[in-house]
Amino acid sequence: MLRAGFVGLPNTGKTTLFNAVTSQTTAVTANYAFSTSKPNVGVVAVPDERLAPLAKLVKTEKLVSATVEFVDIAGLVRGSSQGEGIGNQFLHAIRETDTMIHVVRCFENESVPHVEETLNPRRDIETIQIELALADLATVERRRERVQKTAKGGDKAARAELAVLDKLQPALEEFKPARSVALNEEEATIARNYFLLTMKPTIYAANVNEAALADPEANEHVKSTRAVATEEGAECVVICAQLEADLVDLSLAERIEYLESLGVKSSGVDQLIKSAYRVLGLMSFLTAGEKEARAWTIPQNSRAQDAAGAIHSDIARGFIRAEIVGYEDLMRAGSYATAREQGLLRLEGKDYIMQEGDIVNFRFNV
Ligand SMILES: Nc1nc2c(ncn2[C@@H]2O[C@H](COP(=O)(O)OP(=O)(O)O)[C@@H](O)[C@H]2O)c(=O)[nH]1
Ligand SMILES: [Mg+2]
Repeated sequence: MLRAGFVGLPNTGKTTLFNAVTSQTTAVTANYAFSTSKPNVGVVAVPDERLAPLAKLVKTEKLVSATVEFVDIAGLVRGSSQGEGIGNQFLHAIRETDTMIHVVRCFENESVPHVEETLNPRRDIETIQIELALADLATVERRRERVQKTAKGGDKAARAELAVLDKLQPALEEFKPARSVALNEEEATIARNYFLLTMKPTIYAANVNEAALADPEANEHVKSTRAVATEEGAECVVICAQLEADLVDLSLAERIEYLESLGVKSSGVDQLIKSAYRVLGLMSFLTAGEKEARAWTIPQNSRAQDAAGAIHSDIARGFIRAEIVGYEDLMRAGSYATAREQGLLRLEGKDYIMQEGDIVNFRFNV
């Protein structure tokens, strides 16, 4: 399951956002296992507007959304990597995520102190980036001490590793993220073993006041956050953590009305999830039957057999064929029977490349 962690300075809205997203019941009633939740880990349904119509068509009451895990990562302040604040407990939490959502304070609020007293997104982002880079630098230096000797002795693997460390270290010394270093495939494989924090793809979340939501691009703090994101080739999503928190107690209809009154189309959380999917190269496929209509998450360009494995390893192992119909085709046909009559159902083999919105019935034999 995709796991995204909120990072950022204190008082930027991470916990507000975390509480809001983990208690929002999304448009689709989802059935998901909360059992794995820890206090700072929450499971959230991925919004998918196709599930409800699909469930209706196949006459099932049960909808199961794909899920994402959000983690509220506390404790990053200036000096964290050297043990300031609550020390470097954050390291472990970030290592376990697939992507970081860097929450940047773009809201004025007299009653909520800013750690540096004034709002300055670019400086705030840099503060966090420096701590992450310093933590990675320590990792890289430790590794160098270990391989240097073996490399001198002519060991091939150690020399290859040293070459990678030679590329990473200068970047980190300039507080540049490891992900900005150009590495070939072989080098990237070596670098992955270090589990560097700054290797994680990052999405910036500009946290604004409600008033700024109608025209966020006019907000100077959003502008500077977006500028940093653009320089890095990263995505930037505008959210209002306070608004997300207010939405929790509303029904779906009330929520839509409230968002419209603020001139907003969709909640920031939905946009964050979609952004994480894009950044991590993920997509969804669907299954539908009497039992349930369900969305599954797979990497883009997955083969049909690997998609089967997302459901169960037995289905991948005993894969025979995938019976596939596109979502739009099935909806237009109105039923499976009609879709079949019209020749819209295709039989695909194990190497078929999955397409967004494929509705699949795997035939397998174990
Ligand atoms: N006005 C405003 N206040 C916010 C917003 N998000 C968070 N806050 C307030 O900022 C304070 C710190 O928020 P919190 O979520 O605890 O920040 P964290 O330290 O990053 O986890 C709380 O008092 C929140 O109510 C927002 O979007 N607008
Ligand atoms: Mg917090």
